[in-house]
Amino acid sequence: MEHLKIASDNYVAFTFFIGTMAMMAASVFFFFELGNTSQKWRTSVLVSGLITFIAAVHYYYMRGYNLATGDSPTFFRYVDWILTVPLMCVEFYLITKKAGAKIGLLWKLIAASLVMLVTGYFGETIDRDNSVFWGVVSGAAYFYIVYLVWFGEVAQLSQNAGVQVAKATRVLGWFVLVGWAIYPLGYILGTPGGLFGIQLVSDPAAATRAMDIVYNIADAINKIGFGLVIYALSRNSED
Ligand SMILES: *C/C=C(C)/C=C/C=C(C)/C=C/C1=C(C)CCCC1(C)C
Repeated sequence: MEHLKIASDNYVAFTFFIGTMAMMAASVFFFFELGNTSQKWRTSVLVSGLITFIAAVHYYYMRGYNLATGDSPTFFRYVDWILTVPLMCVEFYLITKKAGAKIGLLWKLIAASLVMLVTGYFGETIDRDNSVFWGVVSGAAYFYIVYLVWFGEVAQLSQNAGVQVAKATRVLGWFVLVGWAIYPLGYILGTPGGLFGIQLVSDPAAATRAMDIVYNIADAINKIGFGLVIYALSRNSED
């Protein structure tokens, strides 16, 4: 079998490699810490581990695919997101459940994230000519999630769930507002519509590479960071 080497200037393959390692390490950490996590927070920390574990498996695949073909693994990128972003919605539901969160809130968050991701996928693949249109629809669903977390039900419930949950929800809110905003930046770099017609990277191959690097960085920040906030909450909360 041929051994595929990552060239020292191949930042796409390199960030896929580092992403795989980071997601694996984070998963081992969350799973092993389950043993010293109180009953009340065990499911939340387990979900943190599931998010990074699902990403680790996808990154392992995407790393090999990208190295072997030089192409962007768009389909498996979105399979990963379709599984992990709803699990992040589950985290919001779990930590506000004690304050009375209803299952309807979870469905609202999941529905919005599915609209956000499916429309993004259309813009990146089957209808690239209208990438700006799909990006705007996806962005609207994204802002709805931001609204729920910062001002809507999630924010309101977290106020009644104790100081620590309120604090953690605020930090997770920053992840959604700033960390998740990195993804549309990657989309703007990598799709033909650019930023409402303005092309930031003109060479299509370079644009795709830029997009993958931005997505890889965003995933590491958001999946591992998000999980660590939940982990910290499980340690800080007195009850
Ligand atoms: C672990 C994966 C995460 C947290 C993925 C999040 C993805 C997004 C927030 C993607 C958002 C997009 C837009 C807001 C507009 C352009 C299309 C997307 C799908 C890149």
